[in-house]
Amino acid sequence: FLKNGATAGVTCVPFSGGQPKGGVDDGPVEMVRFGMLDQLQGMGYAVELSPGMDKYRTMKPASDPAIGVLKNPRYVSLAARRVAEQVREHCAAGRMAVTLGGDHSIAMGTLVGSTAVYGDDLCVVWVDAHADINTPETSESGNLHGCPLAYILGLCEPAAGAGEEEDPFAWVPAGCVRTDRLVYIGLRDVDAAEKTLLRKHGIKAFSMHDVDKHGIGRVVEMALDHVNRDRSLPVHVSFDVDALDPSVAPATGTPVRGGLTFREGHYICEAVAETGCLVALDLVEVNPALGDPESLRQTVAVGCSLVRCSLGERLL
Ligand code: 4U7
Ligand code: MN
Ligand code: MN
Ligand code: MN
Repeated sequence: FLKNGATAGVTCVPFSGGQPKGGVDDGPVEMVRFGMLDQLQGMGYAVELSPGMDKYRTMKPASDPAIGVLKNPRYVSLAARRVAEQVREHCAAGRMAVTLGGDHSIAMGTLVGSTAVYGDDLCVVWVDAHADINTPETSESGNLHGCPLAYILGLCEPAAGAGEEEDPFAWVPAGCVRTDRLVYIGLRDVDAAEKTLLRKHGIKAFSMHDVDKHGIGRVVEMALDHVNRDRSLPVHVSFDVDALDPSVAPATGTPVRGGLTFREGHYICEAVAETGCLVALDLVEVNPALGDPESLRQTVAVGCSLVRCSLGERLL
């Protein structure tokens, strides 16, 4: 699928509007400062960086009152819409689209961008402690980083006759990802209403219980078999660092104990890389403001390392 797979199209998204904690907007810059782009070049990739990353900060609307429970809805919508365009451009040019977040609400943009090019063939591997599938009706927190998949899969009731003002997400093509082309790995903190949605739509999920039971090797194989049995379809991995255990990635806004080990996280990336099907990768929820300098260094380092493995870095 990659006409030009030797180029990484990197989009840095310094955005925190999908959740209440400041600092996650500094995730991309810290990963770049740690050497992310040089590391990709060192692996032989040409790096094409999306322009104007500061715009994600300055595009914040002066006034953005909640719509129902949803917080910062216009800002999240504007940012995600811009991400969608930048990711779409990278995919259309045949580049490997790498998006550095920022909170996970930006995945609404990355998935609209990748599916605009690859259509509903696109398979999504969502690596996370959380299911991020709350609708405006089920979300208790109102934080949009817990909602991107509900919009993408088309599970949100469109407000009847709503335009942009009542529904800032009307631009998201509902159902651009098929429910049978999504698979989760790492879940362990899923809201009751989210469990109902997963069951209702028959969405495949491998929780930490499954990782314990089968081992990560078998889990990744079963996950890929579910969405992409022939390993012939393009794959988008959306990796929330909170999928990792907080001992491995402490600097993140919603840590949950009992997560993936350092190796389990890397194994997922390596195994997807081996299929040759990866077309897009999100690495999100690194928050350098949380914890001591060592927690920050460790989390930024693991973020960079997951990106390198996803893009084919070999141990041997
Ligand atoms: B993340 C939560 F209630 N489900 O909706 C919510 F537990 O992108 C958490 O995975 C969402 O970090 C976490 O607020 C979003 C909560
Ligand atoms: Mn999460
Ligand atoms: Mn998430
Ligand atoms: Mn989180």
